[in-house]
Amino acid sequence: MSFELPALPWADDALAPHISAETISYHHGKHHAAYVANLNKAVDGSDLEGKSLEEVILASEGGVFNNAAQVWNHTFYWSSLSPDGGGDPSGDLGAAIDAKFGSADDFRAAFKTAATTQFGSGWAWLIKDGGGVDIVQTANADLPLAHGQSALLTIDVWEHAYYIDYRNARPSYIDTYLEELVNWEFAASNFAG
Ligand code: MN3
Repeated sequence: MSFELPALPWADDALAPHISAETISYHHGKHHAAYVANLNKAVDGSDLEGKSLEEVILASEGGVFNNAAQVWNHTFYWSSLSPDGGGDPSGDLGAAIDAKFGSADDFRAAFKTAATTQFGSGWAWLIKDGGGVDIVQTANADLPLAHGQSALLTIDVWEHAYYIDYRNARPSYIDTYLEELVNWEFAASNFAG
């Protein structure tokens, strides 16, 4: 059973003008699709064939890990974005964010710093930390799952995520993510899960 490229949770142009259909079509249709194809090439006929994506991530390293983790990361990233996103977190997650960071604004500042200062390619994450939350950065394909952590939200800060729309202005892309796109419903369901 090969891995498949998951469909996007919204139309290609649903995040425009914040993230263009052109960016989404390349990011999903070329980058994410290539990770899926490369993963299948590596896993088919190997000891890892038939394992779940999470099992492959935890059992592999090098190129197999990189492709498996990037398949997982991108699927999680699409769900972290919503055409109706932005605003402040509420409920139990909102309370956990206030307890850790002080306020939603303080969270946004800390998340922006993490996403901006991740050197080169990688990701910034909101993760579950005991009963609370924390922010972590990962490089390249690395992800919280590989460190025994549970992800709540992510932003892709590889240049391919923003270069068409923002050129080198990574901080503007991060601001837009936090103000217009971040999917708090998805994060809250992960926090409850
Ligand atoms: Mn990407």
